[in-house]
Amino acid sequence: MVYLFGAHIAQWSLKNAQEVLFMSKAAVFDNSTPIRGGIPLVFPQFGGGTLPSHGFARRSVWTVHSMQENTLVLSFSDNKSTRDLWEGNKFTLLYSITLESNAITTSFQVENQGETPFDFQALLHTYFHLSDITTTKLYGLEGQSFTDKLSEDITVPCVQPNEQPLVFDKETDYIFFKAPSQVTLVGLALSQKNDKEMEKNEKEKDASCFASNAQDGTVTIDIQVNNNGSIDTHDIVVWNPWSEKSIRMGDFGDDEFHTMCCVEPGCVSKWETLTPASKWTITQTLVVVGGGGGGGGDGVGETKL
Ligand code: TA6
Repeated sequence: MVYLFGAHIAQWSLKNAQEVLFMSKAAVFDNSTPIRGGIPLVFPQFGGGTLPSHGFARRSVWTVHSMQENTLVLSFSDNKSTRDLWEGNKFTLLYSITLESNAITTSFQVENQGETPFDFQALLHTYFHLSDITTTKLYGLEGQSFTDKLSEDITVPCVQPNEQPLVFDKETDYIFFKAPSQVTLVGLALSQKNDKEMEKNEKEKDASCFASNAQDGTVTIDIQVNNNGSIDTHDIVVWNPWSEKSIRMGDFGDDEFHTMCCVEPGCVSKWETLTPASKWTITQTLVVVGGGGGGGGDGVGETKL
């Protein structure tokens, strides 16, 4: 399910399985603020700065560019508001979403439509729905360098120990730079629940029942950046707000950090420069390979707008 507001993928679930992506029960859907969950788009700036946090792409209403079979393409171009906010820069964004039976590919393209180069950052801020953060593991970043945004001195790079997958036991806000093209997240809350069972559990609010029935699923995340025709490096942000930050977030449940994490491909450790008429694209492909994912379903998925 995709909202035109922010070109926001709010839901992706495999046939007969629970949601692969996390969506906060406190998320706001009235276009007043970015939706808390799914895949927010970050452009043209990551984090704080002169623009609204994480930029204006996720706060703007996009339009449908095309919709065929299992691919939906949305678009957004500069307008007076974005030009006032962002130095008059002219651009076209295209966001394509392709569904397969157990996979989704999202591809975010920036094209410079102006006469002068501009610098930008971009990121796919993907929220995953987990069984339990404390048993979740993220493989593929072993030995990689990263910035810990919560450390005293963020200029001192950290390194993920060799042979050790990333695990979560506190607020985590890491930027892995020059990151690998594939990582694997183990711990998705995938279970084949029929509606009746879901209804029963919902009534009993029996979290343990969900947990006991959830089978930990695995998703591989393949990432590629194409910078005007050449493959370029990318970063991966890994985030979990943990307990204190969760309480401070009004559109996020105090306990929701237990069942989510973000693994976010992007280019945020530096500014990308795009010259006139050039294109820059980041693509991620999520493939669910385990758990009750009902993977290997029948044919292509259906897009619902
Ligand atoms: O991607 C990690 C991060 O930048 C965190 O620092 C945290 O701010 C998170 O994004 C959520 O940001 P948001 O603006 O969506 O509340």
